[in-house]
Amino acid sequence: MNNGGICDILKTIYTVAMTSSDTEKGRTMSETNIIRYRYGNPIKTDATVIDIPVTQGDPSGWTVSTADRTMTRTMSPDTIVYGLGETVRGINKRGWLYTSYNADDPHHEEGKHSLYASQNLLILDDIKSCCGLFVDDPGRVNFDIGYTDIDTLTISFEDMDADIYVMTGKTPDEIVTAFRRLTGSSYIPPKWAFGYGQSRWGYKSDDDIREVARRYAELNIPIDMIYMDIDYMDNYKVFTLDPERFPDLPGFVSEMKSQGIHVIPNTDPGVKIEPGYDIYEEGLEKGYYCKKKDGEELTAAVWPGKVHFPDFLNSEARKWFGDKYRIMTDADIDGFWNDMNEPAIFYTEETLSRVYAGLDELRSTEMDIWGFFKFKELLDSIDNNPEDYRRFYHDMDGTLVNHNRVHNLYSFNMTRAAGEAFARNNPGQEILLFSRASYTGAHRYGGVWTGDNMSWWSHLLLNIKQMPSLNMTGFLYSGADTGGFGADTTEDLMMRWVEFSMFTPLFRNHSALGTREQELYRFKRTDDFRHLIELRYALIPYIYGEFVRAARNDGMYIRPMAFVYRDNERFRSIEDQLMVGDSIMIAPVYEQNAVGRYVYLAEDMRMIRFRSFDDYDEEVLKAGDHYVPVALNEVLIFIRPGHRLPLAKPALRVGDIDFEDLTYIEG
Ligand code: MIG
Repeated sequence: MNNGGICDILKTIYTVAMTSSDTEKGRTMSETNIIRYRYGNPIKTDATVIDIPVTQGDPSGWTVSTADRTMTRTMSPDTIVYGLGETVRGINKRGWLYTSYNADDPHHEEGKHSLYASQNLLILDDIKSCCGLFVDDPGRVNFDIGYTDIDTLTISFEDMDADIYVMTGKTPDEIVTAFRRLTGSSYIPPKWAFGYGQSRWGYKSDDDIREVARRYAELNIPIDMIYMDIDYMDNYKVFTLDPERFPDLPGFVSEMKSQGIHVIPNTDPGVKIEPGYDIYEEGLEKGYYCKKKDGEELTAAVWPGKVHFPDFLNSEARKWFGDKYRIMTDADIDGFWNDMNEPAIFYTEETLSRVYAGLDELRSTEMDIWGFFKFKELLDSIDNNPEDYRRFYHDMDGTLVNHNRVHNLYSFNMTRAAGEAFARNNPGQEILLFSRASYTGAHRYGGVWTGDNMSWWSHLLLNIKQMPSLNMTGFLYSGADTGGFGADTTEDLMMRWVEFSMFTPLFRNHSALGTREQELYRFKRTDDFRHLIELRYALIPYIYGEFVRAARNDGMYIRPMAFVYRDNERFRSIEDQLMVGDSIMIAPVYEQNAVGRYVYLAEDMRMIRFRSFDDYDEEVLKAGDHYVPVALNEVLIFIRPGHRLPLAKPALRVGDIDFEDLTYIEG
């Protein structure tokens, strides 16, 4: 055991005064301690919103070696390590090596170390006390959480230029709130963004989108959003539209709005190099693109072909790109998803030359087994190559910085470009915004989706485990591609996934080009799907209310059970039951052909087995273990004693839900 807790406050403490707005819950958060340490010469990331003076020395309990660029501490066997936001594996991050380096990698497998997002927050929960650690370093950072040595936590840096913030508190909730006070409150999207959304990479024209709306209407399935993926653009040029496939954007947007549907376009950062394309020329003339050492613009290839990357880390370039969203908002578009902003690189000429040279060399000799592996390795090294990320620079308002050092800031500043522009150009208007890649700070401007998952049962479980971690790091408006993006989904997977996603703030069905079509009307049991989506809409007053409360109180909307039942041993290792808001627990089914599941309760709870908003049975279950049958079309909600669940009458659009006309199920 650690004597007396993980982070004894031995040093001079900077106390951030806090008053709890959450008096209703009686959370005793009167003050939180945040201490800042500094190593090297950190980049100003703008991840934080309050300025805390630097404390000399090293964080208590940690051994810091600037020569090795590491910080290390031991973990007692019962310490849980939470955090890191959207990444692989469980809610408890112990037992693996995680790397913060945003990556466009559609293989979200257990053996990976990074996904699209980097949130360098750890929460060490030692029951009696908790300690949070935020590593503000936007370059590559490794978190070895009991991987090399099962009892040791080691953070290692590529360049040890980092601000380290240590937060102490009695509970993980207190650390989460302190972290949010440090980094700013979470983005709140418009209410309609809590509706259901349909997307697919492959909708090519306004008619394709009309057809989706029509088929949902035909089945009376509620829907508020239909997404436009990259095919709407003219040759993938950002902020353009294909004139034949989308001849009249404002007309189309208003036609869809008259049906109560928002169309949400995809936005990519790379600007196509094409003389005559005004955005390209403007950016070039003003010098707003990322440059190589020799001062020439970096050229990379992504969907549009050869592009330059806007330098979002430069405030003028950020403003310039942000203002371009007006092209869309002037057409009354009020929602965006920012994609490819790790930034993803398919190839550069430099990398291609290296690969060709390697291939030529191989061609000149007779292929043997080792040559064959070399050959494959060369081909695999083309996209998202680390050398390409070292090739270019940012002009951070006068300071030239190599991209690799600030890699994880790129998407943050693309999201910020949009968010700041909306505040400037569309004051008072609520605009939906979410991104694929992220870093701490972006949560103030938008949400995230978890990228290119697969239509796999294991990815439904991964989604369940990612949600509380994302919430800890402030990304409250988040969700996964429901039904799975890559690979072919099945009707039962879609149904089980809908039964989980109906609780996530971002609820979007999205899939990849070439995979099985998975709009809900493609399946057989459309009545069941309608009932489930109606149940989501009936729950929106609860979901939206709890979300906004979490955002305003710098708390969480989806929490691990152990955050709530602090003195319960069992919940310290249960990761497939979650608290949604303060009043309900969910226990999703995530295994194919399962007809039920085990559920553990720490107190007596009322279990509602919903088939639809007005067709359910209920039963009070005693504290303890239960096997609960859950048919394919059923959803379980457990209400905490003393709490109640409001239900609205569902409507086809969020805007038509009567938030006043509620019925309540008592816990
Ligand atoms: O290289 O726009 O994650 O949601 O459908 C793929 C096409 C680019 C990746 C996104 C995905 C989107 C796809 N995009």
